[in-house]
Amino acid sequence: MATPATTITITGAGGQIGYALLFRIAAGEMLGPDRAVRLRLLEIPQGVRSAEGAALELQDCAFPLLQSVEVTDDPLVAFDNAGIALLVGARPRGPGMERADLLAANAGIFGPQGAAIGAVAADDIRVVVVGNPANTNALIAAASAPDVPSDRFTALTRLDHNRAVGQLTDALGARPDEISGLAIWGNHSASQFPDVSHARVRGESVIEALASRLGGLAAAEAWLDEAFIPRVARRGAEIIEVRGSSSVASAANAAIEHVRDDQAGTPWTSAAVVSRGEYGVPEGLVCSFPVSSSGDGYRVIEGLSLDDRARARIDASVAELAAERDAVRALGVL
Ligand code: NAX
Repeated sequence: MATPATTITITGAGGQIGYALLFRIAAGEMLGPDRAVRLRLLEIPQGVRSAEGAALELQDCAFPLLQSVEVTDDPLVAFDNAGIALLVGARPRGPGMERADLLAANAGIFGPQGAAIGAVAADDIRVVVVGNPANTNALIAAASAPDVPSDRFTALTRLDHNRAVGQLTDALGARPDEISGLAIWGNHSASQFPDVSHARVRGESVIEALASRLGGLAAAEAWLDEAFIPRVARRGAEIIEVRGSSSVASAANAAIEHVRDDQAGTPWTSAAVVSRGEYGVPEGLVCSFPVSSSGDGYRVIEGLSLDDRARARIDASVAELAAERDAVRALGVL
């Protein structure tokens, strides 16, 4: 008997990333060619027409795996029996908006959506938050669904991970699939730490490979500190500057890979998950770590050594996450 269709809810489906996501999901690129899907597109009233337009185009693709598409502005309808939720829609920072205003505006979105997930989603719901500030939005959503195990809530740092791989392929003359063991730690923000200390290229340590290409260990470390880390951490701003608009297709691609690897399993990638205190990250923060999955959710890869420089960078990004959590608490949200 065929597996029953999986209900997938996409919020902000009428926006740019939504448009880049829907067709790939419906084509089977996220869950595989043997899993039928039902799509639920959640928008605010102003975004409903755009989502309805995407739904018309989905129909025109006649995807064999796509069983239904429903557009709604009601979270209780959107998340009803959902097995997977991609929370993409968020409130962007407007002119003159302080960080506290941004957090408050997003708490007003991710709190109710988390509550709706807790009330009506399938028992095995898995959630990935894409909308920024993604880590803290995931924290708010998880806190608003106390009956859903918090390890079901994750935030996207796979785009940062893929960006870091992309930079290394250039520097090392390697293909993406020849690089492994890279990690993004901390917040999906400029404070993140893209870490190559455990990374390997064609079986060799990435740091040693960089040292032999760049003329020594000191040159490799200087390149990592002055070129690689800032470029990965600020890549979103670079894309806006060059393209005149934020990352869309690469973000959608990363979200698809995040869900695919969570479900199909992977020995190593990066994702923001609820900390259980791993590597001294305060319990409850949604922090990016190196993770693996056996097909039943991401788990932090433990036992990696961290030198003082790595520790300091991780601590700085984790301090930013703790400050975001405290700001949200001060609003009375958590
Ligand atoms: P768009 O502005 O094109 O689309 C956002 C959509 O969300 C709009 O259609 C809007 O109507 C809808 N929306 C707003 N509030 C909603 C709500 N309460 N319920 C349902 N829908 C709602 O933005 P887009 O380029 O698609 O980016 C979406 C989010 O992704 C932004 O927050 C952006 O900052 C974030 N990103 C996150 C990345 C990551 O790696 N975690 C990278 C890419 C991107 O910057």
